[in-house]
Order: sequence, then structure tokens, then C-alpha cells
Amino acid sequence: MTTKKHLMTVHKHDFAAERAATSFALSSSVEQSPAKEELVRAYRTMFTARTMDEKAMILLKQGKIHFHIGGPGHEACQVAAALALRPGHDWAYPYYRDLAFALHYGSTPYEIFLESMHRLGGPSSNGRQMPAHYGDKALRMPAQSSPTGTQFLQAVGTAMGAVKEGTDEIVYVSSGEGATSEGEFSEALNWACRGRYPVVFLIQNNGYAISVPVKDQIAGGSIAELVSGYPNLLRFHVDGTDFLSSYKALREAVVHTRSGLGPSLIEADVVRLFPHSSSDDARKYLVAEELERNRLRDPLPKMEQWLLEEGILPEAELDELKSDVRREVNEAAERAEAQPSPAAETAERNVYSPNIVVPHETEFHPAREGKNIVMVDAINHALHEEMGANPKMLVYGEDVAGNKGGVFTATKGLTAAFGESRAFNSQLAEASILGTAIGLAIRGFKPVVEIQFGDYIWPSFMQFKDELVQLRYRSDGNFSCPVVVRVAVGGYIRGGLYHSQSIEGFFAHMPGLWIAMPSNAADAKGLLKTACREENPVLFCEHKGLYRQGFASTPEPDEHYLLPFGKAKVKTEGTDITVVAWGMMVQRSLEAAKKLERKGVKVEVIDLRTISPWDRETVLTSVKKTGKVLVVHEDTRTGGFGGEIAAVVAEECFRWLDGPVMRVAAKDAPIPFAPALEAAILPQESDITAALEKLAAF
Ligand SMILES: Cc1ncc(C[n+]2csc(CCOP(=O)(O)OP(=O)(O)O)c2C)c(N)n1
Repeated sequence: MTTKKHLMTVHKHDFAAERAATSFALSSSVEQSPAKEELVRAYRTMFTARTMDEKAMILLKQGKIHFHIGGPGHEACQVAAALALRPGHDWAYPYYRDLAFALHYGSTPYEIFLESMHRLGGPSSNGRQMPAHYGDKALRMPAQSSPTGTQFLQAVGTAMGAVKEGTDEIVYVSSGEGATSEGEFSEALNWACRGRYPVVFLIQNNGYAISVPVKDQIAGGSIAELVSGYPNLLRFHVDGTDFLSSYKALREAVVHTRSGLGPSLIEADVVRLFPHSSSDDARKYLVAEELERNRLRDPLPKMEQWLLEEGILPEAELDELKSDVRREVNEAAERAEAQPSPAAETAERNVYSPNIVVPHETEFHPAREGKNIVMVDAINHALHEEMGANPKMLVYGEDVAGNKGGVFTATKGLTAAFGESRAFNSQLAEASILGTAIGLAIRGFKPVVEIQFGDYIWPSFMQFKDELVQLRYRSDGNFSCPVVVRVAVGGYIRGGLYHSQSIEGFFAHMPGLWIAMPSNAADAKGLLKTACREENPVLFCEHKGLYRQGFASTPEPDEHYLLPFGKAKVKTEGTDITVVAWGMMVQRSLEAAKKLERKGVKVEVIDLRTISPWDRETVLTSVKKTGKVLVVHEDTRTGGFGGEIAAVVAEECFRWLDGPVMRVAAKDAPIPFAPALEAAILPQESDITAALEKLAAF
């Protein structure tokens, strides 16, 4: 074998020169020192945070709180960040160690103790989230979750929204150095740098992610160095235990980012003076000398010393401040403890929005006479109409923009009609699509995004499960993100293992999410228009085998036609057996029903239309009439949504049943490419007919 010479010229990037030009050195153009009273206020917050962390450990021992994750050692850079921002104008996505940030940004010790003690009235979660997950609507601080790293893309989405609205708001997002190893961090930086979006990333490097040292986490040991190749990114690497250095960097970053020049990243070297959390014992992985070294870098005595030396805070005033803060913290804890915890009856509140925007089907008027429309065009028209009606609606995803209009043309013409700011391409990253959409929706946009294939939705799974469907719940209704995710699903198109999957069963397992799966053009249009108006997040499954299918084409409903979620359609009435189906399986079931009809068996076929919520009433009423039921779905049998329907029918209709509750579904296998193999795995009309014959015989 001959060794090929490298044919590519590697472009050498002069990192050293670029670094000198764009970062690390602080410019003198920005006012760099806060006023004296600001310095005292900053110290007061740092001391308050520390006192609260210590108090939390006492409350923990007393059994009054059950978990604590504190920020001792991180206070200086956090307060510096809050001081540099404009609370209530800017947006903040703090992380669990950001107690000092939250306090200086406007949260009070009382409010934070309410959350630590899961009491009513906390501004973040009303007793739903664990302690140290900050949030407050008035402060534009979305109630935080626990996954390390999901906050980055949401922050980028919120920043995109600021640019779209032409404001000078910026978005603060923070994490430890460990969280930067999550892929979403790189996706967020890429997106923020591509669009010069106003995000300030504060990475607080305390040397450890629980027990994992930086050397096992970050190539080269510094995240500010590692990201040096990103264009438009202003970077700083500072001593985060030093308030003034931190403030100078944060202030310059904020001024730069607010002026529209692009995002900034500050790596603040800090120390973690407590174990990772109250469940951790740092002595298992930190030697005594290191603990001592960390103690010597404690930001609090450093700041205190400096304030004394500079004569900014004389000793007597310092002592008074400290006793004041201690009293304030103790009182706040006592007041919080006296508040009630949420009642059990409220446990299911705000899983879904209580407000149903489209409760009934509107009258069907055809858009034009005598012509059918295929499903993909009906979807396209729904998007056009809804974007026209709602200036806050955005459409984006992979390949959706311009003349291409998506790989299935569902978004054709949207960029031409509504401009690049409202219909645009995303980067090829599904978590990015979801994460940014959440950040946009939080600030009032209506993102209707596209995931190209259900088979590739999985990188966005954590944004779905832990964020999209839980924000309303975890903030007890204070925040929501009613994003619509359109996704092409399903098989029978010779798409092989990775262009054929059915996904609704996985997503049906997510309380908080609505799921649609229409079987024809008119339903697709009516349901998608509803999805664009509703307040719950929606997964809109579009069967790509139906996009241009003749039997799924229908007269096009006009722009006023809306179909509610949770209302099934009885496609053919019958008295002997009920079939429950959705998506591609509706047509197959109707064909099978015709065959049975010829044999004198009257089959009632129900098109479920939406999986979540699903129309129990129509299904149960039908089964009580027929006494027999067959659930048909394209997804694999085990764990498919049919199991859920079967279980409910068994529970609710036991007395009416004259035969076993049966299912037809795909075999428990991937979907192969070769025609004979594909046909052997996916359910066929003959399988449905056979199952109906079996049921009829009971
Ligand atoms: C996605 C995800 N994986 C794992 C965890 C468990 N976890 C919580 S905090 C943490 C370490 C984070 O370290 P770092 O980002 O450096 O922040 P630090 O806690 O050191 O301030 C881990 C692994 C999580 N919350 N989310």
C-alpha cells in the first residue's frame, strides 16, 4: 500500500496573536472600579451567601432541610457577574452553585430558604425543585433544572430572541468547568459565535467535577484556552476568588457583549470550600494539603482584608455588617420554616397548561372546490397561515430555509414569505434545535421547529424530557415553553433502520407533552394549526409515507379550520369489533375492516389522531358497544403505546369484553432495508385481517 501524501493544506491559526488581540488583557476603555458603596454591597452579598451556606449545613443536621449544594469559594466572581448585569432587564441562567449570584441579582435569603425547605411562595418552584435551583420570573431568571449543561443552549435561544426583538438585553449563563465537557456547551458556543448572540458564559473552575479533577476533564486544563478557535468570542481567564479582577473581566465582557460584538466567556478560577454537596465527602479524593491550599484562597477574607486596608469598610462597620447579616439570615430561615409546604392535592398541578385554546373542532369549509391536497402541502399551508397570523412564530431546523424548504418541502416558501429572521436553518444539531427553541419560547416566541427524521431526534432527548416538558411543572406555572416540534417519522418507504422509526411510544412516556399523529391531510392541517396556538409543548409526528400518499390526500380545509387535541375520529362505524389505530395504520385497518365486512363482521375503526392526550371516551364507548378491541400500531410491540390503550381497556371495560384485548404491531426488531425483510417486520394489512378474524371467532 502506498502512503498518500497529505493533499490538504492545513490552515495554521495564529492562536497566540489572536489571543493577544481578543482577550485576556483588559482594556482601559471600560470603567473598571465600582463605587465604594457598591463594593460594600458586594461584600455584604458575599458574606450573606457564606452565612446562608453555613446555616444550611446546620439546618441539614437539624433535619429541617434534606440536601444542600453550596458555593463557598465561588462568591467573588458570582457577585461580580451580578453587579455587571442589569437584573430584570437582562436574563440569567445560573447554576446550582450560584447562590451569591442569585442574591446579588435580587433574590432574598427568605425566598431562597423557602425553596431549600420546599415551602410555598418560593419564586422558583414552590417546593418542587431541590434546593439551589434558582429562578424568578420578575428577575428574568428561568427556574433552573439539574442536568449539567442544558442551560447553555437555552441561554443562546433567549439571546437570539433579544436580537430578533432589537433589544440590548444580554443573557448570563454559568456552570462549572466539568459541565463544559457536555457536547451542548460546544453547540451553544458555535451557535452564539455564528450569530454574535449576546451571551456571557461564566465558567467557574473549581478544579473538580464532584471528584473528577480538571486533568481528566479538559484537554490542556483551561476552558478559556480550549475554546480559543471560536470567532467573535471575547475570552478572559481570571482569578475568580478576587472580586476586583473578576469584576473588571465581567464588566468588560458585558459591555462588549451588550454592544453587539458577540458572546464572551470568562473562566474564573475558584475554590470549592465545601464538598460537592451534602451527599459528598471530599476527603475521599482531596488530600489535606489541597484542602488547606483552597482555604488560603478563600475569597471572603481576601475581600475583607482589602476593604479594611483601603479604608472602604472600617473594622467597626465590618463587625456591624456581619452581625446584621447573621441576624437577617437567621430571621429569614425562621420565617421560611414557618411557611406551609405544598399540599398533596396540588401535586399534579401544572403538568399541563390548564388553558385549552382550541376545545372544539371548528366547521370544515374547503379552501377551494374540487381539488384534494396531499398531506405535506397541507402542513406547508398550515405553517404559512399560522406564521402570517402570529409574528412571534419562528420556523427553523435542518435544511428548512430558502428554496429547499426542508428535505420533504414542508417549509417551502416560508423564508421568502417571512424573511430569514423567522424561517431559517439551524446547525446540524438536534439538541441545539430544542435547546434554543426552549430559550426563545421562555421569552414569548413561538418556535415551531423541525427535526428532520424521528430516527435522529435522540440528541435532543434530554432537552425534551428534562426541560421542554418539565419547565411548567418545576416552576409551578411561572415559566413555560410551548414549542412545537414537527418530526418526520415512520416506515414503509424503504428507509431502512435509520429512516423508518416510530417514536411516539418513547415520547408518550413524558408527562407534560402533547403528541399528534395525523393520518390525512385535513387532520394534519387542523391539528398543526391548533398546535401552533396551544400552550402545551407539542410533538407533531408526520408520517413521511403519508406525505404524498393519494389515500391520505383530502379536500383542503380553509384557514379557520382547527382540530382539538384528544378528539379521535370514528372512521367507520361497526358493532362487532373496535380497531384503534393512528398514522399509517388507519388506512391499513380500514382495508382490513372492508374484508371483514364482506364476511359479515362489522368493524368500527377509530383514528386516534392524538396520542397525548388520547380520546379514552371515544375508545371506551366503542369497546363497550362492540365487546372486542384490536389496537394497531406501527411501532414495535413491546413498550408501544398500544400497551397503554390495552391496559386502560382491560381496566375500564372488563365487564363488556367478549374476547382478549389484542394488538398488531411491528416485530421487536429494527426495520431493515431489503423489501422482504421490511415487510416481515412492519405490520401488514394481512396481519390486521388475521387478528380481526381471530377476534371475530370468540
Ligand atoms: C447531565 C448530568 N450528568 C451528571 C450529573 C450529576 N452531576 C451533578 S453536578 C456534577 C459535577 C459538575 O461539575 P462542574 O460542572 O465542574 O461544577 P461544580 O459542581 O464543580 O461547581 C455532576 C456529574 C448531572 N447533574 N447532569
